[in-house]
Amino acid sequence: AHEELPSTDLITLTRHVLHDQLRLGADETGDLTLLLTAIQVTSKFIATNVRRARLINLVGIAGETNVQGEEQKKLDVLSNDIMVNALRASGRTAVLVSEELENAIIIEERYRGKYCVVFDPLDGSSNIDAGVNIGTIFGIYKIRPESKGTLEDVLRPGREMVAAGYTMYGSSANLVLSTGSGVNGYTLDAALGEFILTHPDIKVPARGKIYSFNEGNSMYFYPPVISYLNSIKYPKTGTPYSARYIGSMVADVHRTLLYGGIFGYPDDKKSKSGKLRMLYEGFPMAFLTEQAGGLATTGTKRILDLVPKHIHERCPVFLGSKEDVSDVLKFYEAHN
Ligand code: AHM
Ligand code: MG
Repeated sequence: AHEELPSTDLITLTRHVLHDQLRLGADETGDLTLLLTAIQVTSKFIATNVRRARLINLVGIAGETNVQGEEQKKLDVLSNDIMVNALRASGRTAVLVSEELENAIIIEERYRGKYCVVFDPLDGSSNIDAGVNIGTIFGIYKIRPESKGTLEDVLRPGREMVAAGYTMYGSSANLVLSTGSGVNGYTLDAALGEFILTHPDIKVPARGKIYSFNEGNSMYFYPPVISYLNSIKYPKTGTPYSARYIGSMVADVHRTLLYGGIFGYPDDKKSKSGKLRMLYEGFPMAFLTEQAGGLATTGTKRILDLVPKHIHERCPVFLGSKEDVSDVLKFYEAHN
């Protein structure tokens, strides 16, 4: 057996996005590509720190001090800071919304650009200390014509996003991105420090065999959800679905996009609007799912048509394979 030669034609994320933008005649200024470069850098930084977290004391509670007497930052605080700094310094943003910050950041004039980035810098925090997959989720809006960048530029339906994606920090770092013409997945080549196209044109299978819900909430679930779950666990014909639930949205959605099936975090008797945040969790994941040919709904409404009233609003989420999500919708209709 001879050794495989290295590829001499690497498709990096930047190359791929540039090519896409040229093909579509979009982003003549290259601003979106530059913004995505800044996001890539933050993902590489976070990936490195996630990997070293245990060794450099990043695990645990923010507010502790290390031997030098410096304040230790928790991984999610650190990830937030790196993103805010890099996005501001890119000169391409006008408004930033982070799960970690109560208020939106309006970028000062000297750094102001025309994009708004909404993000959860490190989602799945309950998994951090156990070394389980976690991720960064982001969505990008362009400010409205004539706007200098206000809250109104992000309190808009998810369908108006120009791009959305996530980076999953797992056995490798995977960045999955859509700029509105399909979904592509890139894997970080740590030696090169580049995200390389490894999953071109991701399409979610029309039907899957996996469901992903926190069934520990079953006693609070509403009847349509209970009936739906029963229908896949006790099917009249065929075999029941398999359960997979990591409790990291990025990892659960990533698997759903690749293998098909359904991910759900419904509203229930305890959590009146569900748990997940509309702007920087629901919208980006719904955007990617639809771009991959799947569906994303609250049970009664298309997620991307919702309009957030405030930046940290929550919404119910069911997303994944078209046929599986359609089944959920049927149960909601039947219970009305
Ligand atoms: P977080 O932003 O506090 O990390 O919470 C979001 C996470 C998602 O990644 C995941 O889908 C969900 O919470 C899991 O919630 P639960 O532990 O209630 O199942
Ligand atoms: Mg979160």
